[in-house]
Amino acid sequence: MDVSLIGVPINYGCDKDGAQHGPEKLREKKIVEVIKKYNHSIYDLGNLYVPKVSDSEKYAFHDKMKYLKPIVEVNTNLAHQVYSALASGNFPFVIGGDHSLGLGSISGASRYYTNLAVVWIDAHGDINTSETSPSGNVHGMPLAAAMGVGCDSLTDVYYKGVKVKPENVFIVGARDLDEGEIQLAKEKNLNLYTMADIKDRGIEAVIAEINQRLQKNEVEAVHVSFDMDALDSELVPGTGTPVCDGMSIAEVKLLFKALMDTKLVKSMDLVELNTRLDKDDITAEVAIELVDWTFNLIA
Ligand SMILES: [Mn+2]
Repeated sequence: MDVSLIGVPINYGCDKDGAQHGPEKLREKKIVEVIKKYNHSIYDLGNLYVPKVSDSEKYAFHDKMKYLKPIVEVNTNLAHQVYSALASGNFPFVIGGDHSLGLGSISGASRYYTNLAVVWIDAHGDINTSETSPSGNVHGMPLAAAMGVGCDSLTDVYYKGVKVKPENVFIVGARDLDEGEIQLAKEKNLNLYTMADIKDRGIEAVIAEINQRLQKNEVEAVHVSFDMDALDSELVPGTGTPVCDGMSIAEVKLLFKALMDTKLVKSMDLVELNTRLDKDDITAEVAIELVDWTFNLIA
């Protein structure tokens, strides 16, 4: 596989210092060499440009969404990078940075693939809008925007229109959903697998159902968007919004294996590694362990 590594050093979506250093930390931890071990060709395209905006300007572009303008700019450029990578036959691997970048990744992948599915592995739903978000942090909104829900400046990133149909959206590992998110998930009938579902039914049963639905929906490609906070907070001190009672490393590995086995995964994000909050690089090393696992599975 030819892999395009795309760094997105953004923290405007989480409004927390440290998330912007994820790409440099992962490179320091030898992410390129780890991927190369499995005979992939890897092209490190470097980091996207993130414009400087001061703290005092966070609400200058929208009164309910922080740093909207630079977030839209970065995501538009990311979308085109992802699209270009796919068009040249590469696997775009996007490393963050906060989860607002998921919108750019999905937008790029969905321009290339007509019937795209998204597996969003996260403690949170990230399906807020400016109206439902308690914080105004855009990293809680990208998946809603990708479904065409929210304000135009986000839903129209890269091109106008819905990027992923709700029936093709799979949220796995959620355990901290806001009221508006619960409502939207019901309204759109999203494939939502909370931690309670995973504990009750087992990750294997959840995986089987996801596989069935991907087949039934005749999905052409899957974009996997993995937030480090999907893992239990005890395992990942270095993430901005940790939540207890999360996934184990073994559960994430099983899920990744099942997804890679479908041969449908064509692009992926790894986000919300916060180097400022991390302790002794524990979280960075977990991230590298999962990268190692994933690229060993990809043919
Ligand atoms: Mn997230």
